[in-house]
Amino acid sequence: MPKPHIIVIYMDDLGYGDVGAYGATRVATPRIDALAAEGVRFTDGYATSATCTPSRYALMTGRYPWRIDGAEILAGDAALIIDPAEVTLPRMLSEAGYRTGIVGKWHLGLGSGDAPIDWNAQISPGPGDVGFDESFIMAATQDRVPTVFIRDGFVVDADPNDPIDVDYETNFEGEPTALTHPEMVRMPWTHRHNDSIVNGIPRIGFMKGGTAARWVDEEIADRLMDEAVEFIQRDRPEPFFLYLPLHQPHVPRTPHPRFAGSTGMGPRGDAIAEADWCVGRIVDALEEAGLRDDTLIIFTSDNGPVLDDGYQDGAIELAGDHRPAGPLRGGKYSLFDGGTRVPFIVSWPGVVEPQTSSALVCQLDILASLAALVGSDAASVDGENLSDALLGRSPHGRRSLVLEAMTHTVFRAENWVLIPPSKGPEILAETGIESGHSDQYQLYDLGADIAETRNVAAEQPDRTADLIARYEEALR
Ligand code: NG6
Ligand code: CA
Repeated sequence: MPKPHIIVIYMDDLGYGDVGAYGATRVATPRIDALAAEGVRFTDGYATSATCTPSRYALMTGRYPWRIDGAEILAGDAALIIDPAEVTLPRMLSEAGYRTGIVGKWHLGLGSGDAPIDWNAQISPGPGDVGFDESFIMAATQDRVPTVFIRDGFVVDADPNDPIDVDYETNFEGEPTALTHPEMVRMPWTHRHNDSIVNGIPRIGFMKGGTAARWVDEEIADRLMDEAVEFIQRDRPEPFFLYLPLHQPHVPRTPHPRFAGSTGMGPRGDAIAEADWCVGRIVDALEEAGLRDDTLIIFTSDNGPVLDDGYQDGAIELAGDHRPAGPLRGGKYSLFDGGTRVPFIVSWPGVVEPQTSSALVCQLDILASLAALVGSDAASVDGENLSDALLGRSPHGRRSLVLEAMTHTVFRAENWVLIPPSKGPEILAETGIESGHSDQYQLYDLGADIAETRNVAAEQPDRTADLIARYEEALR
């Protein structure tokens, strides 16, 4: 089999119920649905974690994020958490002859951590040191400074006469914040996002300078797509790997005006519509280049959904009967399945037979699975080679999986999920999401009770004990 081009489209906070192929009706996602209809639509596909940085770490390294210190939501000026000596997905593919590129949200840290990042010079280490030949990234998320794009280690449109300074603790003298200048804010914050104001949107962290380099929020999608399409359509002899971590529907949700109002669900719904357009633009670009049948696309999301994640944008008020996590309990940050079970689609026309699969698969397994596909012997610490399941040739996935939310872990085995006791509020104050914290073991039968409504741990002590033993073994 010739090596396919590979594109991983990685959404940010897109929930299990947020796309048509997984049951959404109020937002139309025809282009994502088409990928699902012509590929494998996984019902039991997981991110490793209920937040962004740890899930991304696992996708890149094939290693459980809770094995290392620091795989937690990172500030925009945090140091790189991937060891440049580690096996990574892009390095494995690069060594197998691929041209590798990332366009989109990084959020795995930049720089060595020995000194604060100088945003006005080359920023290193970063994507280029973990296997990407080319990179066009935002450092963290749209809600964090610096609000600039970085190409191959250099801030795009940097101006030496207007240097960029970033600080996550102290503001720069005279710079407006949402607290000192609320009249400058066009998207009010609900929690935390009250530091520097960029484009009328208050962010996390303080930033000064770099006026010409600052992105226009409503144009991020178009900009990323232009970069991605250029990468795809460039003439080159070797196959390519494009990692495309998109920014929707993470806060602040700023869809281009051409999507505004398209769903009646406000910016969150409209951002999903915009994301669907992005997927369409990628597929169209492949078709125009005559590459569609030679390209394996994996579409998934880094964690479950959240409505109010820090801004007042109508997400709660306008959701109506839309259920962003579908039938699942909880959402982003949660130990319940809504935190980590996400849309997961694999499409490769002519090779992958259209089907729905209930194989248990995780983004952790993508490295080992693609390694097998391209003939690499790179080892993955925690990932399994599930290439047959991913390509729809086998109904069998993992037997078990450790999932993580805010550093607490959960054990999924067959259709059972064991949530060990952990301390914390039952409802997360900021987001209103059910955390899954309890002082008791929880055991749910996802086969019969996908919504995790009935804790059967007390009724099934033997099974609970058996799963605790397997869980403890898996943590080793
Ligand atoms: C949280 C932020 C949230 C979001 C999240 C990162 C607060 C109170 N909340 O800490 O707004 O930025 O981090 O999301 O600060 S993620 O998808 O990148 O993990
Ligand atoms: Ca996320």
